[in-house]
Amino acid sequence: MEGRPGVDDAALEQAAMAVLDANWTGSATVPAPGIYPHQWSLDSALIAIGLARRRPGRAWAELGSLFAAQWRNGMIPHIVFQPGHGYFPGPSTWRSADHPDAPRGVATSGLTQPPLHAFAVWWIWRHSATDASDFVRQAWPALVAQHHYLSTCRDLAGSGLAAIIHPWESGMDDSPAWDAPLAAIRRDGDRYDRFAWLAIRYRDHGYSSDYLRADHPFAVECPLFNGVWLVSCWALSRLAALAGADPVPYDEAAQRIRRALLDRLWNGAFYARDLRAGRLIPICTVGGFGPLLDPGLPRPTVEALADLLQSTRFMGAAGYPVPSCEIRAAEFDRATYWRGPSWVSTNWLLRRAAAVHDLKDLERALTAGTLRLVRQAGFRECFDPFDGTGRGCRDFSWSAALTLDLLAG
Ligand code: 2M8
Repeated sequence: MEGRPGVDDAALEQAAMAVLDANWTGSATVPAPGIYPHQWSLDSALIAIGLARRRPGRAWAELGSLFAAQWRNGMIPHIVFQPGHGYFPGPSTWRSADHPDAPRGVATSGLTQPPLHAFAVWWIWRHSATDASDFVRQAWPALVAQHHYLSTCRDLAGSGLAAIIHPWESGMDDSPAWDAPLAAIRRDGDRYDRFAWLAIRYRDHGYSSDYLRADHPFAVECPLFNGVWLVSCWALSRLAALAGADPVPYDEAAQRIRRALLDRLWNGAFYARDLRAGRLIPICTVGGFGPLLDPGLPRPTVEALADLLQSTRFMGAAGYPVPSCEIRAAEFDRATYWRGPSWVSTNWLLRRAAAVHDLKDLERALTAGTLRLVRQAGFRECFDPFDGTGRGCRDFSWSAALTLDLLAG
């Protein structure tokens, strides 16, 4: 029988490249046409990872345009605005041009996102057919500055972990893990009003880390953000020699984050810690598997997490990997962004984690399940975890880019 177009590997790969070409602005890839018309930091890292084997030159360019928008204090902004396209909150809300640390000539947001970039640089270097040491050397100062920013300005509790100060910084904006800290903010208005209010309040305090430490009402240690930070420290230690730097501080940083994750966020699973309420947020989400990215995570913890992931609380009762919130939670919602649907991004990260820990069956299940999603529903933003229906926008860049990597084996 003849295969359906877009279903066999060559056609799927071609379709993925076509999405990425259409979403390429000449210097960066927008997450999706229309709804996300700017450059997003986490998206760029994932897109660069996906392009690494097929178009390494463009993968480096993607990261280069993001690094060019880095703030002087090392913060990599979560959005870099392309002139002439609408979006709320846009440049007139963030007012980066008024801040002395912000780059000149480009408007950005004032928040950050999970620091996957050092890992992305390592990934592209590792998969390059030709010597990519010069690119690593060029990227190195931006990565070092980003990590310095996180340890000096975002370790709000002095715990060794970085705190996110807005749900947008998690990459999982609507996650039910943020419901309680958002509800504790004494404000009228819905969730989105609180999102905007938090951003504006931070802006009005000059994007100051002293203010974040003392007064900002949302401060959470997120296991995904910190698991990503840890694996990026691991990557920096692998790349250090190429940049003529000492790897030891990065190994030590990874160890520090690992200890803090286990001491502060582990209670049979990893949970986010609400620094303002002084407690763990008792809801299991896909973010709780972030620390699995750590090659040095102790084996019993790896096994406990792999069991939980494959249990009926997550993959075991879903048709398609990986629900973004545990299925039995009251807050689980199969149709709403990060409250239940499956995402190619988190599937890819968990597949990487499975490969690192030699969990072959899990790795195969994540690869096959994710490819089934995009074959059946296309490069959608996210997917119903029970029946695979596509949700959110179409022609979504990280879904297309990471498919390229999944197809490469
Ligand atoms: C979503 O976040 C943006 C705000 O940053 C939004 O909801 O408008 C998230 O899925 C985030 O992870 C992603 O980076 C962004 C762009 O794809 O969209």
